This record gives sequence, C-alpha cells and structure tokens, in this order.
Amino acid sequence: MTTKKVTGSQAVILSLLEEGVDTIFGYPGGAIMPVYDALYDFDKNVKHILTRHEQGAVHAAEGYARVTGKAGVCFATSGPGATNLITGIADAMIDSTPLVCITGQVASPLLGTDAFQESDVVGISMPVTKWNYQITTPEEIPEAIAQAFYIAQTGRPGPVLIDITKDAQFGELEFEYKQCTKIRSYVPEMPVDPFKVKEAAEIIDQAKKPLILFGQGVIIGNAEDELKAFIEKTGIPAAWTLLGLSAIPTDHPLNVGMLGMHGNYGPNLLTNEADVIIAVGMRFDDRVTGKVSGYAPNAKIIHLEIDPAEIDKIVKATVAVLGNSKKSLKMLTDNVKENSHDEWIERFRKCDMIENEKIIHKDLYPEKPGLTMGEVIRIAADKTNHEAILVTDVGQHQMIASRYFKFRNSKSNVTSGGLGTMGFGLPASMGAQLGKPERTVIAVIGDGGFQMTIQELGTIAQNKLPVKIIVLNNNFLGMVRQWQQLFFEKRYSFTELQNPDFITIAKGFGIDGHKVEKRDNLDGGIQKMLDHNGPYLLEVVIEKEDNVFPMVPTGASVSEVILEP
Ligand SMILES: Cc1ncc(C[n+]2csc(CCOP(=O)(O)OP(=O)(O)O)c2C)c(N)n1
Repeated sequence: MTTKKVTGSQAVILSLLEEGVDTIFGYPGGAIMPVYDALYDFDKNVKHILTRHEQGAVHAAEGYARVTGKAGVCFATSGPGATNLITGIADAMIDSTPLVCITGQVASPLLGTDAFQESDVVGISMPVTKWNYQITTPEEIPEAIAQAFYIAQTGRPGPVLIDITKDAQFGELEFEYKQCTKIRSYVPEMPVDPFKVKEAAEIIDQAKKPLILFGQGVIIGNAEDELKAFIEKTGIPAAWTLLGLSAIPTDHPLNVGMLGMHGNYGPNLLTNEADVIIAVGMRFDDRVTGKVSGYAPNAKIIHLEIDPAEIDKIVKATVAVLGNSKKSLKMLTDNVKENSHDEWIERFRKCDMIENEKIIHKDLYPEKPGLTMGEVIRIAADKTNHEAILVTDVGQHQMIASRYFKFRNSKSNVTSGGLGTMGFGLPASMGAQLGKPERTVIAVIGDGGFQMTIQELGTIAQNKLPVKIIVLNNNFLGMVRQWQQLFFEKRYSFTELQNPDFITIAKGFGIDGHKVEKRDNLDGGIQKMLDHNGPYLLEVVIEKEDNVFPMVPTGASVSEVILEP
C-alpha cells in the first residue's frame, strides 16, 4: 500500500471520505480551525452544513443517521462547542443512533491548564457515548476514526466522540487507511443460539394469547421483511414502540397499534392478558411498561435483543435470544408452526372500536370549533399518501403525530424517544432531508420546542432544504399543561407562552409561510405548503387545551389505561 504525507487535519477529512461520508454537520472555532482549513480543499467531495448552533449540528446528524442507517457526522470546536453537543449525544445514546462526533481540543501541552476554551469533553461525554477517545498525535488519526465508525455502526449503534488536540491536527503523518472490522474484546453481536430459538418456538407454538412487541431494533437490523414473515406465519398480533413506528406498514392487518403512555388502547390493555410476549429489538422502556410490578403478569417473555445489557434489565425473560434481529427472526420463523389467533385478534378489534368512538374519531374529525392536532396530522398524512418522512419534536404534537400519521415505508419516523429532547425536531428534519433528498420531509413541532432551536431556520434557508414545517401552536407547553390539568389540579404553573409572530420570523430568514386559524383554511393551507417549491412554515393555531388520550398515568399499570379525563 502506498502512503502519502499529510497533516493530521487532512487525515481527518481523508479518513471520513474513506468511510463514504458525504455530509458533515458542524460549527467551526479556534481548536478545530485546522480541520476546517483542510475541509476547504474538499468541498467537491463532501458537503458541510454550517448549522446555527452545535446542538443543531448533532440533532441534524441524528436525523441523517435515522433515515439512512449510516453514522451521522458532526464537527465542533473545544469548550462551549463541544459541550453544546452533549444533549444530542445523550439523545443518540439512548435512542441507539450511530454518530461520529469530532471535536477540536486545545494543544496537548495546554491540556489540564484551564486553557482558553478547554473543557474535558472526554470526561463529560463518557457516560453518554458508546466510545470516546482523545487523540494527541497525528499518527493516531486514521486508526481512531476507523474504529469510531466501526463502533458507532455495529451491534447496537450509538454515538462516538473523537477529541483531537490542535497540535495533532497541525502535525504530519504518513496517511494510510484500513477500515476496522474487529476490535479485541468488543463483541458487537452474539451468534444466535439455535437451542434458544427452539425453546422460544415451542413456547410460541403453544401460546393462546401471544403478542409481539417490536422496537427500533427491527429497523436498525434491517429486519422488516423478517418481522413481517414471522408475524404472517404465526398469525400473532404485533404492536410497535414509538421508535418501532414505520417498521411495517401501519395498515398491515396484524399491526395492532402503538404501545406506551399515549399508545393505543388495545395493545396496552391486552398486554396484561397475553400469555406469551415476544419482544423484538425493544427495551421495555418505562413509558411502555407502566408499573413494572403490574406488567404482563400472565406472560412468558421471549426477548430477541442484540444488546445483552437489556436482557432482564426491566422485565425478566423466560427465554432470551441474543443476536441480530434479522438473523434471530429468520431462525424463529423457520422453527415455528403456521398458526392463527382469530379470537384473540378480535379482542384488539373491539378495543379499536372503543378507542375510535371515544377518542380517534373526535380527534380526526372534530365538531368543536377549535382546530385539533389530530385533524392537521390526518390531512398532511393523507395528502402525502403516507409516504413522507415524519420528524417530530417532543410533547403532545409528537404523540398525536405518531398515533395518526400512518406509515407505508420503514425509516420514516424520526423522533426523540428515550431522552424526549425538545428542540430536536427542526434540526433533525434538516438531517433527514439531506439524507433522503428525494423524499418529502414533514416536521411537526410545538410552539415551545420550535423556539428552542428556531435559529436553524437559517441553516434550512441557506441550504435550500425543502422541509415542510408545521408548527402546532397552542400557546402552551402543551404536554406539561396537560399533566398540570390532570394531576396538579389545573395549576398552570409557568406553561403559558407569549409567542412571537412565527411567520414574520420565518420570512426574516427567507422562508415562506402562512398561518391558519380556521378549519375552512386548513386543507388549502396544507396543500399550499406541500405545493411550495422549497422550505415552508405552516403555523396552525390549535385549541389551547386539547389533550392526548388514551393515557397510562405514571405509576399505573398498562391495563389501567384511561380513555378520558
Ligand atoms: C429540553 C427539554 N426541556 C423540557 C422538557 C419537558 N417537556 C416535555 S413536553 C414539554 C412541552 C412541549 O411544549 P410544546 O413544544 O409547545 O409542544 P406541545 O406539547 O404543546 O405539543 C416540556 C416542557 C423536555 N422534554 N425537553
């Protein structure tokens, strides 16, 4: 292999190109200036998106990763640049999103001296990264970056941070690149144990009321077809977690809806009647289980999972099948008998009817004068034939959009699940649009979360990203207000917002938009947004005190799911 002499900074860019990186999100500053200088010569090979805040860069990288399945890459300078990444890194960690974050660091002789813009980002990010590493010599750069991509993208994916001192960026090395395929003592996935699969298959074959719960592990493992084959052979109803949304089409007859605090009535209620639960690529988050001591009391639990740390963490598995979901689902399907569970599925249908009558119909086709979040989502989803990528922020609008959008294609739902990070939506939608330029990206955001990262409208405008942004404006931090209404005797402590004129703000950034306040203008308003060539902001003023139901109150068991206040 021939080598060539380059600077550490050039080695950073060359290494990223070797990994096939086409987009970098970032923000420059003193300690990462040499890398930005090297980037100047490679603007034809890789696109750099200058965000307006490092939090914007990291959430955009997450959005990119979630729709492409490839690691999102971001750059930041030392000190405040690096610490501004931390929320997004923590978000990526809990939602298993592959990221490679590269931060500049003060020169190595200054380390530990409280130098200008020095912060111990390796220490700070330790608990929220899958791996992190500080580079102090140029020779380490190619191998560390190769390892970073390998670790971020294999097994259960996650964020990796590489901190590079300024002298390492300026120094020289003989550049040669080898992709990493193995690291001693790192086992990204276990081989699937055929005996465990047989044990699981026997339990499944005897089940009378089995229920499949699937999460993002199916999407990350590209196991959508294998899941479908398994569901169809066994005839078992399947429910998805918030991050499992879109793995199979919403209208699949065996898809019985969403789990969790604001999930559907049937899967929550009937979890506690199930005799066998087959959990695939999900981690029994407390938003899914409710009170764990009252969770699925009658069920044997079969847990298909890539990460051994998730086994028995919250819910004890009767049989744990470790490994990649694509492989384990295929083996399980080969081992189970064909079956059907018509009576059991009928129970879900009955719950659907109750939920439809008490909640869904009123949300989607309201008769009250105020606009509901549900009708906005229904129209936007219908008009895009359920083929758009949905990006949401955090709050009531997130739950409503997840419940009603309906998906046809996998990797079409981008949201902050585990961390619940307000401010995620707008920047994540930029990353999603850059990752999938050919698809319509609809960002649904609350008026509170929108103001957390609103400056990214500048990035959207500068890069002409045709994201369609719907701000559902209830002049409240809606989800917190809902809890205050239901559990704090309507004491609305600091949740009402006096909002700016969002449309004027968007126009100031060079983004077109308009505001809808009446039902008569809603359909046409959404159409106008979708027809617009380029980014667009649609502000919809919705009823101030609209609520999200069903709801499993905190501390309650899933079977105590309530349909109305
Ligand atoms: C960074 C951050 N701070 C605080 C919260 C707590 N929180 C969860 S939902 C919510 C209200 C969100 O309000 P808005 O963005 O207007 O959306 P809505 O609920 O009205 O749809 C708050 C404050 C959070 N999730 N993230």
